[in-house]
Amino acid sequence: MHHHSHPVSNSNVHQVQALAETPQLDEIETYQLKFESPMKLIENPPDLQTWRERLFNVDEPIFLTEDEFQTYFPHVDNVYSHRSTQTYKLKPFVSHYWNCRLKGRPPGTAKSLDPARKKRRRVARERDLCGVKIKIVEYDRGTIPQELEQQHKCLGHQTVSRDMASAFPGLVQSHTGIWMTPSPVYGPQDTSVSKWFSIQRINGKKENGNTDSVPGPHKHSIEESDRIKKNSVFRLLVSKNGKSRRSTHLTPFFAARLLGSVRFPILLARSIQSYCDITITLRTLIRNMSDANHGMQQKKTYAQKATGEALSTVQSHSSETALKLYGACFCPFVQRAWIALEIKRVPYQYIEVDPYKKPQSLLDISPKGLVPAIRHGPEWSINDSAIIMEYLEDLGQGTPLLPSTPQQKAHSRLWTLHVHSKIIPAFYRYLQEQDGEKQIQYAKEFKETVITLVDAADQHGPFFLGPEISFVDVQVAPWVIRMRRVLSPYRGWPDPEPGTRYARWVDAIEHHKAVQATTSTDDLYLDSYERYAENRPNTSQLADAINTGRGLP
Ligand SMILES: N[C@@H](CCC(=O)N[C@@H](CS)C(=O)NCC(=O)O)C(=O)O
Repeated sequence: MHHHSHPVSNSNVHQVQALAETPQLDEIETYQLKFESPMKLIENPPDLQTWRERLFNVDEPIFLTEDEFQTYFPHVDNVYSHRSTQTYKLKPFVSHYWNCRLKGRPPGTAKSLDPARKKRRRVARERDLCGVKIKIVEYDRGTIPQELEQQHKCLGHQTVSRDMASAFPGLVQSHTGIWMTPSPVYGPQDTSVSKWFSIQRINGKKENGNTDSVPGPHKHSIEESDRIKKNSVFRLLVSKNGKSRRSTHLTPFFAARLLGSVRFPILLARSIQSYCDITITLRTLIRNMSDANHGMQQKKTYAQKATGEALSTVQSHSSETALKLYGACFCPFVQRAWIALEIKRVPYQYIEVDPYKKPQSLLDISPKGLVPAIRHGPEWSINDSAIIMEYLEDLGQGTPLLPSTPQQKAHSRLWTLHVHSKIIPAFYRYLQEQDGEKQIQYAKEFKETVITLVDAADQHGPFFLGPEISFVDVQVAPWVIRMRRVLSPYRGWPDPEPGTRYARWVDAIEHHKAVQATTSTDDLYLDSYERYAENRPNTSQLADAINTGRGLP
């Protein structure tokens, strides 16, 4: 794994105390005050994902050193909310009880301020209560949990390492009596040694004392918890990056309310617009947080050979024909022309070229060395995807993609212009933007351009003009399929809300045979677009045009 920092290094350790001085963070719970050890807020400690999952699942009791607890618990504190802390006169530890935050609103707590909503909202939330409760035991410094001590004795009183918990995986099997006695090795006065923490799930256990409590893990994923509330380290990142108060404060609140009704689409109807914006905001923030993990990875570059279904199509169109498509497997402009050729079922030859190396064969037919370009017959050639699509239409072979009347044609051309001048520039602005706050803004702008198109589409669809795919769909299809394959992993772009007209349109495009026949496997797009997502210099003429605010090449 790629480590930016080690938990024991102090370079990017931020004590919670410093946090409290940041005005943006008044919303952060004061849970840290409940622990005697100050929490560390380390952005990217080693094996973060594994630790988060472990601390989320708590399938078996977990023993942590103080350092581990301080480092990793702030990364999952959003999952739980503090219920109570118990201290004992005679026992050298403190017990902290936390409930899963998705437990729902306990009876008697403050309700929504909106009287029109509270009744329905309560119904929605109560169906899906998550009953997970955990107990965190914080042992006094210099003492050791009994279970660890037993292991230690078995090993003949050898010095216990800070990583004892991981050194003795057998420990975590037992569910009994993990309270401790003062260690014979570490006297209670010895403050140089690590303090221990144990975490266990107690719902459904006797000691929970709650008869209605059932055992078992969370009823939801960790992602769902992350959507409802962000953890403290994440919040620190947000405040450090100077994100606005609005986006960090309001969204978790609204998202929690709205997500409560995700399974009840009727309730949601009014809020689709704001739900979408909130999802974008949260997903962008969460996405950017895990971006830290990518820093050390090897840089990926564009693919030079199609994969998956697109590769089969390339192979079945490799023999010489009069009509030749010069393309690049990752290129959405190429895919437009390619989809059109597949729908029309006209004979063509696909020739893969590298538009960044620009072989003479490409420059001969495309002066700027852009793909796609076509040759038709020994003499004639043209480039530009939109012009190629018009040309294929004018050939009058195979299925037409433009409708038949002049008025319908004009309508299709108007929305083709929208794809070209609005959707595509917004797509790249969003993908290339590095600033988190601007990404949220550009995500919303991109969404608006797409929704405008969907609003102009035939009411029933599923395609733009009705049951069959047509010109406008083909013009935009390559970017539609790159929403899930590129915008989602790099920018947290949300999947369509199921059941919406927009979702049905995306689905119809994703499942169209000609789209699928020209689409490579997901990894090809993920790798090929890393350059755009990182906005690397010299990525392409298109990327430069976006960065400098010029029109598309
Ligand atoms: N307006 C052109 C744009 C095509 C385009 O930008 N293609 C990219 C690949 S996706 C390219 O050839 N880039 C080469 C370069 O930037 O030098 C079209 O619609 O065909």
